[in-house]
Amino acid sequence: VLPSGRTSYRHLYEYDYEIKDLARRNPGLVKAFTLPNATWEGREVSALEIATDVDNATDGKAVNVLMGVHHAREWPAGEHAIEWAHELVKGYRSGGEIRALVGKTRNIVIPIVNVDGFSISREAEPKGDFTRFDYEMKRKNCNVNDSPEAFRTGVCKANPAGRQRGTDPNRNYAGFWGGAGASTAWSSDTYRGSAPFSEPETRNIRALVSTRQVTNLITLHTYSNLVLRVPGVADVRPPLDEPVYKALGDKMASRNGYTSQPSWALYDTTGSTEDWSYFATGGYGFTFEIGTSEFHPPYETGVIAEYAGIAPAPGAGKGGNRQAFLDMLANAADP
Ligand code: 0X9
Ligand code: ZN
Repeated sequence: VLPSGRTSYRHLYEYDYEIKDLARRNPGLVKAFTLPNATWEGREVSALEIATDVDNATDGKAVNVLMGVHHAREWPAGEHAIEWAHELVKGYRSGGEIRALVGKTRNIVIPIVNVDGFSISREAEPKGDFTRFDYEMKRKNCNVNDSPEAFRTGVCKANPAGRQRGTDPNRNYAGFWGGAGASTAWSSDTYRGSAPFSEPETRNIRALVSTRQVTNLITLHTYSNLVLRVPGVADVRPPLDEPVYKALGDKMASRNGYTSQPSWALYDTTGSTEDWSYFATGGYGFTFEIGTSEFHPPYETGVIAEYAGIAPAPGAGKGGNRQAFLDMLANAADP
């Protein structure tokens, strides 16, 4: 049912291969590229751009961005993003609505933003012991520099501090950085980092958003079946275009069956992706929290059902995330 036909969670090397392969098989339509900053462990972050005459980036079109896996254990986020890339390519080739929408926009997909963390989580040894849980449930990146000296050496995975080390990429953006809902403790799962944009992962997204006309952005997470918009903290006023922003969120939520609400209504956060991107650029940004109760549930429910809108997903019969992403694309096509 997925555009790629996939039935199991991808590994990091499969994402990298597939991104290059999509570009190789679709010259002029799909371009593969890497973001400017390699990660703490030296990995490149792979991305795709999909547009008519993709290499001519000076055609004045709005850019629609879909990205996944700021948080390592949130595997469905990467799957939904890469399936969207397949969706656009297939839809473009077969004509009709998607071809028209792709023709009016530029589409950037970054399935795995936090490649170091994802690699640790995805490759955790299937032994069922504490260590496996520890690694498989890693959330943050692999910045070891802010932890105590004893924990600063060795690769991220091998080090005795396990998943405790690292910065939360979704607390490291400049959006209200230093405010509520982020920790100053290196070992916390919501550690904000030493400064705004101290991490290569967030600098990558900053570079993209501040050099391209990103009018529309969705960052994918798991779980709770939510469509979240700014502001992330209760003490920040809603934006002046809140009615329009809310209407777009509500429309997408009517497709995936999620709850549409400002992020602060979930809990306070600062340093999140769209709290920076929206207030810095004015482009609409949303966080989707995919799934009901697990960070990476079985593929059938966590990915296939939620993407395509099949029971038991809350968007069953309403189009699912596929249709919600299409609504975002339609908004970008007609800014
Ligand atoms: O806490 C988070 O970063 C997100 N939830 S998760 O379980 N995926 O970690 C929610 C962030 C919501 N806040 C904003 N988007 N501002
Ligand atoms: Zn998350």
